[in-house]
Amino acid sequence: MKSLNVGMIGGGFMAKAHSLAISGGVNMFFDDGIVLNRKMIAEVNEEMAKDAARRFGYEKYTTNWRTLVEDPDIDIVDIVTPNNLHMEMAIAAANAGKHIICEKPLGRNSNETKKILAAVEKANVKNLVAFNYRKTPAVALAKKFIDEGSIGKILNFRGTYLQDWSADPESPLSWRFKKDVAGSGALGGDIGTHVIDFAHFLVGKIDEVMSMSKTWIKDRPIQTGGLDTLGNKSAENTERGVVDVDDEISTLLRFKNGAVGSIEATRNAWGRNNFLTFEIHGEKGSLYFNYERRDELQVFFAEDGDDRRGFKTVYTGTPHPYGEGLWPIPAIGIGYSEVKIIEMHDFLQAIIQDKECEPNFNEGHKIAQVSDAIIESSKNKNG
Ligand code: NAI
Ligand code: SOE
Repeated sequence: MKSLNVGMIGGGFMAKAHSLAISGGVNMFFDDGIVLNRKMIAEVNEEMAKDAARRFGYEKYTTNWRTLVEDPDIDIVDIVTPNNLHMEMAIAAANAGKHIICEKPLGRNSNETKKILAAVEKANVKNLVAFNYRKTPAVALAKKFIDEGSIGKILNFRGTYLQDWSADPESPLSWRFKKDVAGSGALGGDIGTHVIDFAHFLVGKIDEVMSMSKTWIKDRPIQTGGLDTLGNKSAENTERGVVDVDDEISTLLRFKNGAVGSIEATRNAWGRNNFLTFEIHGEKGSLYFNYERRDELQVFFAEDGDDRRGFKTVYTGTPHPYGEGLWPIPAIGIGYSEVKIIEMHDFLQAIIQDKECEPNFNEGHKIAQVSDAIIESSKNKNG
């Protein structure tokens, strides 16, 4: 049994999600033949570092991420810090010869992602960017149907990512609203990148965009340090700071293969939580997915007889992608943790089989290029 030591950088929301997979979830579901040791966690806030090490089960902690990256015992560096830190950390980890998982977006823009990509290519280390939603079995099933030709040539992709945690003007000014930390707002710096990943994964390369953005709430109560509270308010927050990123972005798309489509992303859509969807129309059928109903893929095949045409629901289970490792009964329900476990499983498989990770930093860079183009296209159209 091979054994690899993991170093986690960051101790917040994503540290918990990644640590759950590393702590054994991946072995329980997939048994890849690799034991992952939670060796060290680096978190800039000492109290949080100590707490994260205890709760997430790391042998030791540091407040200096360079100590972790330079430790010869560490085999895998897992980067789960805000976006502005990804470049420096990923390049240092690559230079130290570590395999790397980095949260999305890979960098704040494609200038950064280009440098990160060059570093991992030079170091020849495994690299995965955490666009985890494509690992949802129903999304992988959609990809299988498309590749098999079940819906024919793709005509249209319509993707959305709608949330409401920042719809309230009193929702705090976390790092996600600061351009110097996040890079950009709802689209490029955050949720829209997941939809670009769906578009690239399922349809192909995006070639042209025409976009508009809007900043609805121009200032918010300043959040003082700590994790992004994702909308949870604190009574003490009275001083306000400027929001310098978009709240909402919409874009039309043209794909290299001729398909067309659109993406909408906002964190100000009251009533929507993790409303990450795609609908794809092909010459022979259609597919629809909504992450809030992640065990389901809606399918329509035009070849079905006239008297039985209509969308039907496939509940993912053992016959479907990743089904061999997951729960034996369709619709018993997978959650966010299982999606992260699948992501870790794919990463370990790339190490074992010495193959490219999917999606790798090259794909993370291409997504950043599309984000940049969307932001450029929406300039002077942020009304
Ligand atoms: P968070 O705010 O919950 O946690 C970030 C942590 O990084 C904080 O504990 C902070 O103190 C720590 N940190 C800041 N500077 C540091 C430094 N120099 N050294 C060590 N630690 C440092 O943020 P969250 O939600 O965990 O986001 C982290 C990354 O994950 C972001 O890039 C975000 O876009 C991505 N993300 C991805 C998700 C997905 O579904 N793939 C979901 C949520 C976040
Ligand atoms: C907040 O919008 C957030 O945590 C994003 O940063 C993640 O990428 C998304 O998957 C969940 O919501």
